Amino acid sequence: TKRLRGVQIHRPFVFGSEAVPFDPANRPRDAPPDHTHRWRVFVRGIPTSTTAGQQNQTTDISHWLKKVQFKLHDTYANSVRMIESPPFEVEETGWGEFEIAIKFYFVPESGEKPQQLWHALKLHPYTGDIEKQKAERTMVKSVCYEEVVFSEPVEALYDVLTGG
Ligand code: SLL
Repeated sequence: TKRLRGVQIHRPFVFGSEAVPFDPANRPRDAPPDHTHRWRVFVRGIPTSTTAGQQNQTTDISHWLKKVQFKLHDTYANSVRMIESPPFEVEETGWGEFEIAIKFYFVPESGEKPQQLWHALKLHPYTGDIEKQKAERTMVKSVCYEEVVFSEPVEALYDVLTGG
């Protein structure tokens, strides 16, 4: 299939994690005794301009992103989690921080190879009033903005990306 010479298309996304310590008065029943936090790792579109009643709207990434594999630390059962449709995220509990390999699988018509990036899961606040944040169980977020670059895409991918 023909690639479009000289064409580059960028598509933004965000990836990252959010974590909160367990409420000592209300620990999740299913969590192992050594676990201390609930967390989520995710890949999403970027926020769209917020209009009243439409918070948390993000751009649709599923027209170019088919599925996402999250590779957790080996201490997790089934550490490789394949998420086949949005929302592309994994929710877990745990006690420690580690690097998560996030692998993007693009839509099949794109002919693009999978691409991997890394995210450092953060459970603990490292700046600000750390004791206060711990006491208030403030959510710890680590979120990055990124872009995927499709270089010389095939026509079929160009069409889905540009709505043609
Ligand atoms: C550390 N290098 O030692 C890191 C590893 C592993 C985290 C952290 C739970 C796993 C389970 C979990 O939080 N693993 O469910 O057993 O700090």
